[in-house]
Amino acid sequence: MNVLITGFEPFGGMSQNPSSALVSWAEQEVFPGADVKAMTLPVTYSKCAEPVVETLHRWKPDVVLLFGVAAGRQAVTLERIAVNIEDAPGLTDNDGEAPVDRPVVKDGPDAYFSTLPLRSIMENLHEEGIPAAFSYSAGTYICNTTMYRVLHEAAEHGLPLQAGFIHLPASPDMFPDGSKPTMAPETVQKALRTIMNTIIKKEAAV
Ligand code: PCA
Repeated sequence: MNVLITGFEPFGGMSQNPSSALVSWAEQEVFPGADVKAMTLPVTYSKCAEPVVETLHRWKPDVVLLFGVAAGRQAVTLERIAVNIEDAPGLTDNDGEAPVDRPVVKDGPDAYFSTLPLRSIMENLHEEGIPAAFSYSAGTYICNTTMYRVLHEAAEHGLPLQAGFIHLPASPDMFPDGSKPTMAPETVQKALRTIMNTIIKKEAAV
């Protein structure tokens, strides 16, 4: 099974992003039953989804796991839905862009649901003692745009793909004063292993 794992560069004045740290870790790891490609994406509306879309057609992954950070959240949050809107007036992307009320894809569907087995993933994360929850909003910034674009590409081309977005809490280094909840990198890594095992086992059972 081919699995593409992505994270994001830092943005919005942050010096790091736990999702790109996870990508660097995943690049060094072996995941039995999966061929893994991992990449860090730019935090720009115009380029965030391009490397993934290109890889969908070139490498033909069976699974795409998109990761980003949502500072303030205290659990691994499994995004259920991506919406067709870009609207973050107070937060520029890394190109200085800050759209208002702009569709991700002109005349595209209002929304797409994640196609990952989120219920099983959440149950298995809980069994491992990892804080995890569903989220019904991936926001209206770059993470939502990336999730929407990937699911739209899969739908438009009929790609048999399981794809979705997972937001991570901030890492402890980002808020040493404890002003926001954080999750240790080891826990985030264990979460990725659990997510991979859930998907690989499900595939083997089919
Ligand atoms: N989080 C942002 C963009 C990149 C990231 O890691 C978001 O939630 O949109």
